[in-house]
Amino acid sequence: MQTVPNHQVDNLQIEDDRTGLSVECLKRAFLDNLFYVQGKFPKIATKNDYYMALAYTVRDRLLQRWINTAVIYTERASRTVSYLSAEFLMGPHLGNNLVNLGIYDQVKQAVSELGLDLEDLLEQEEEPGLGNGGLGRLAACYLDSMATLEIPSLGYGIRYEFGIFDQDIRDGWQVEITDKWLHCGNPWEIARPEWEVYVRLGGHTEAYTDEHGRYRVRWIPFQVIKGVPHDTPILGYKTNTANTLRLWTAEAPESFDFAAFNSGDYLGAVQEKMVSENLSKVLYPNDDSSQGKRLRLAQQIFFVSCSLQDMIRIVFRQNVPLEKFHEKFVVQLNDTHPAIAVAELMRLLIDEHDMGWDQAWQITQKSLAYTNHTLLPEALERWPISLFRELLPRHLEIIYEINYHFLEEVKAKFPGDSDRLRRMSLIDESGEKYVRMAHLACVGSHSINGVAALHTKLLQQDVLRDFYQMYPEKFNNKTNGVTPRRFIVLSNPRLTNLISSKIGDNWIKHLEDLKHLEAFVDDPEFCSQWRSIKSAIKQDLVAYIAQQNGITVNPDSIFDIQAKRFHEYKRQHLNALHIITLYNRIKANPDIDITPRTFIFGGKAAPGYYMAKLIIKLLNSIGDVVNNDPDVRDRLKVVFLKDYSVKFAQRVYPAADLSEQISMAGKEASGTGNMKFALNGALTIGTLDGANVEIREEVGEDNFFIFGLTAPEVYALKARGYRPLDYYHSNRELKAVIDRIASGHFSHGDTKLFKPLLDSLLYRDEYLLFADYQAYIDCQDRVSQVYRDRDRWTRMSILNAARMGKFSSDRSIRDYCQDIWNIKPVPIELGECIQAKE
Ligand code: NTF
Repeated sequence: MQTVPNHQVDNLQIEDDRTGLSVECLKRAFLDNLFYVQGKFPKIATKNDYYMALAYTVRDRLLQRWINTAVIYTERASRTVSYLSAEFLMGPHLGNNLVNLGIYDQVKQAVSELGLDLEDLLEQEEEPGLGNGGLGRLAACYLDSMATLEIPSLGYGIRYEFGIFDQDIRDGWQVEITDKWLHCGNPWEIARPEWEVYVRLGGHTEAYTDEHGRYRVRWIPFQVIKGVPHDTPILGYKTNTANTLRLWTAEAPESFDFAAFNSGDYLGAVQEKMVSENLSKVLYPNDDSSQGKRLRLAQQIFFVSCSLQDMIRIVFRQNVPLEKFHEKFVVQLNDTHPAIAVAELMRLLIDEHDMGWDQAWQITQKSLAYTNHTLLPEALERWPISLFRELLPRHLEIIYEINYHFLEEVKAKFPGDSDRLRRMSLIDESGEKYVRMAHLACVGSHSINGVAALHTKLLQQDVLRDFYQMYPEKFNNKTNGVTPRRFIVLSNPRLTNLISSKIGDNWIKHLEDLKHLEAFVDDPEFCSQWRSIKSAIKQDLVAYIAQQNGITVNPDSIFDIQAKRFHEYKRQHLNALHIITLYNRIKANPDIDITPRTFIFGGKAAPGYYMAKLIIKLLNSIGDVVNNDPDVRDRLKVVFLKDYSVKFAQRVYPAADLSEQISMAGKEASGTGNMKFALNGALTIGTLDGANVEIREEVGEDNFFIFGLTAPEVYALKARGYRPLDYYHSNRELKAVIDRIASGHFSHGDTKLFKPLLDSLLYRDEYLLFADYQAYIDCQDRVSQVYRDRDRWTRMSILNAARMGKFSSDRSIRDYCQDIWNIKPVPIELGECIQAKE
């Protein structure tokens, strides 16, 4: 669609009710939006109406910055990062936008003068759960940091109608409920139907010769899907930059097939619409595993093709020649979910824009960069060739050709090494044939990065070893980070105020400045303030637990929290073994002196992951027994908080004393929860896995509870032949724990319920719980000892927070900009054409 120049509106002044930040102005705007957008007035307004009115009031203030940003990026044709991700786990927008606009307090006052409570309105927001866990949340933190650092960027993904399921707990089991996040409308997005694009699926290809006598391929699809972008502004912290998150919805190209309708086949006509809209219907709820489902591959090509076509549109609009695509855009692939971009960009350049193979390949490689997020073999995506041929016949041809050229390169570099060719091929031919998406991503990108130092090292030595030997220069590490805006300023205002009262508020944009807190670590006044804030926050969680779970919790106990997706490698069941160990000690000796603990769990399991769901059931069952056993005398409590989400996480991190990061070494790529806990002053008990290694380096070994086998020790033990039964027979406490579960003590006498879990531990124990058991218990005993020394614990807590500077996502993004993206900030002035009257 053409834009229409109109000089009469060039000097348009936006009314200050849409931009002003004073309390009076905010009040007026709020009532105005309640009336004119929600169509309500106070007498009949619901809480949701008030939330919506406030959201629109805030959105108006974003729009001014958003449009200014777009104008400047367009005028300057700024180099832009395209962050391609199947998941963006944004969390609630309202609070974050208030923080980033710097108007939290004004808005609080404005709504309170209207008789409303801001916290109440914030609670109303249904968060867009468009991600599973760490990978999607990382994408969201990176958008926040890119906007804050004034880096031109676009996040591209899918606007799932149903995000991650809501979790209920019934009789201790997880039950999944569909998430209707769009139910009450979404005030944060704007649909842009004028930028719709079409994506082809299925059918076949035909070769032909074009008018210049060149060999060309035409793709005749079976189906065409329309992608419609929905844009959400992403505001930086106290900057004028507002970047864009652009999510695609799938629609049928025509909402009606009139031919079918006229012939009386109404349902047939609607059929195509239904099939097309399925594409953006639901987020796959698997974390760290891939099932090779057709619809999932269709989702991947859908959002990747939409996004690349959109970038090409922008390139043309800004008068950049297509040959300079890679100068305008750098495209970061968030894991292999968007890796089909390698073949799709080639196809667009060659088939649709008449480019030759070699030039298209240069542009593709120079544009794309790949981040790997996992070491789990079952999470490495592979698609059966048959599925690929059926859905993406043209892409398969292109992949075969890329593979041909690539294997020639391998042969030239490693002559006579046929085994290497087999291992590195883009096609797995060991049995049924598959396309290996990680290999495609490695070959098609100029950069390959891991997400923590250890993870990158293990990629180089193990998972992607052949590719490291082939292209050592492509490999680099980018340790993950988290945004301090959401994960401390918004979620922990009390700690934020205390910190800022001592060191100013520069640390919010420069997290390394937290180190200035170290000067106060011996100041008794400061330490006591630090402690009383933690204790007040714990009180709040106590109230929440009482209301949600009906469990009374001792606020002076250690709040020992493990909150993350459920997976055997993350070892929530190792935590369970510790709880039962303490319980057994109490049962054997009811007067034993034990430091009181509250074990708190949160997290979802993939609906099809039986063992993870059984672990949830086990934790709830242990809770039922331990929480009600009079011998325990409230020294231990086990709480499972259902439906863990970003909103909920913000409540949980600030309340933790102890953060559980106990994955088997060599399995957790990075972890980011570990960072959020420590930033809020929790101490970590953890293995030398993922980013734990670097967190420990930063906070110092004295301030970190480390235990367990290292990654090389894990490999060595497995190579020697690991026999979990030996540990069971030789460790008295471990045996008692397992026997206690087996006896049906936590399952009303049912000895079968947990048998699958116990058998998997006794006879396989893939994640070495038994091997790490004793070290874990000893370490937990040390935790309990140290906690008794309140001054020492407080000191350690302060030092943890003070030394977390490295783990800001701002640092990660600066590293990406420097080493991979070659991109510089573009500051935004609030320009004249849409300057507001203040
Ligand atoms: C996750 N990967 C890893 O399991 C986490 O350790 C890491 O912190 C996050 O990515 C972010 O980098 C995945 O969810 C996936 F999908 F790649 F397996």
